[in-house]
Amino acid sequence: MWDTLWLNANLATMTQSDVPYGAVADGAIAAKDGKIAWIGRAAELSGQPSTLARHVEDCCGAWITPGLVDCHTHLVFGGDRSREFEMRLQGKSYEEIARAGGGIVSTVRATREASADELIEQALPRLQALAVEGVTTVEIKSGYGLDLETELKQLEVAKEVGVRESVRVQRTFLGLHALPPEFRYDRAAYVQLVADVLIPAVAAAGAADAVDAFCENIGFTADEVDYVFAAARQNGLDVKLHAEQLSNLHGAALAARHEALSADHLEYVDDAGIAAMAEAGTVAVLLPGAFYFLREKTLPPVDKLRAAGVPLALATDCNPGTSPITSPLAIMNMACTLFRMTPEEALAGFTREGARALGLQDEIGTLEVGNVADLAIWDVKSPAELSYWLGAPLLRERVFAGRVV
Ligand code: DI6
Ligand code: FE
Repeated sequence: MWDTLWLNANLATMTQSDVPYGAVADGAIAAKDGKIAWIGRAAELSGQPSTLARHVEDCCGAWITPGLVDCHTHLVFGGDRSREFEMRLQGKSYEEIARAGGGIVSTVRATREASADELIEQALPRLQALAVEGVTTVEIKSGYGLDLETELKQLEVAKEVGVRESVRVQRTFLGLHALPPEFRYDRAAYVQLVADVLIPAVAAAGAADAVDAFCENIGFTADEVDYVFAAARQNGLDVKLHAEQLSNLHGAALAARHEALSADHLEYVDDAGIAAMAEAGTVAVLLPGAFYFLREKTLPPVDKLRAAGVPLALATDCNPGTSPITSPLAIMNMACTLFRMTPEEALAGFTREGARALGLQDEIGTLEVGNVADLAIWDVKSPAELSYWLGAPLLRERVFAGRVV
């Protein structure tokens, strides 16, 4: 006997098939012990619904998609940067503000000062905003502590908010995010600290699944990232990279060389970077929120990435500096309007490919028997509506591991 059976639904399974969205009309889906136990056309059910499951729910023709996966966020941080937003509107650039001691470093100050409880209080509404748009899995990066104590505090808070909100959290250690003020005159010492002390400590504490870095002129060089990625690998952690957002330091190729899960942003990636990613199976995580907020003019080469067969994921990049946004549906709209992706690609970016970007493609991101029963049930007549409306409350129900939440 199944735990729950959802009936009278249209299913966007998002499995790779010739049918758009992997769609199944007049479908049904059943969950048992948190997993998908059955999926298919309702007509193929083996008996009366009430004899098959303890709870039966009529979806009245709603669409069911996999729960959304937001595979790149910086959701846990202290304070906000609305003042810098005003400065940018007055003509200052992101780089100028960063070089003048603002930017990431100002959030580091606020995050160090905040207690874990304060960080939880600030992060929870942001996570709730993601959840009311169907998110069941989120990746959360550290990187606003830049010392062991604060990085671990951030990662602990990331775990706690996931438990409170019934969202699966994957955690990423982002030590190479910015140079902390106390190391301003000694870059090499900080890079050494990250590789030799922070990564082993984070790994030993089981506080992160992966290591990320900001490979950029205002961040860290490819050589510095290379060194830190080697340490990540030695400590059994996956790697991923902020690459080619503002300039081309050949980070995508570097990430591919380390068999990174993903390379993210990619506005300035070149053909060699794309080829390397395709070869390594590294996912491209596109972040139209940061593109939009920074009023970036250079588009990521979506056509070339697609032609090379690089999987395209999408994420909010929720952070206080360049992407203060908590709406995956708005990001899907931006991916279509700004990057000319299709609504189907946008939904795949927040489901199947988002899961792949976290290495979780065998557990979540598609509706298949055996996968975790993470579902988003939507009041829409076609899945393209998810990318079409901006600001509409489309979610009818969110299911986390078989449980309606
Ligand atoms: N790239 C980004 O878009 C964010 N971090 C990063 O490495 C920006 C983070 C911030 O400005 O606080
Ligand atoms: Fe980011």
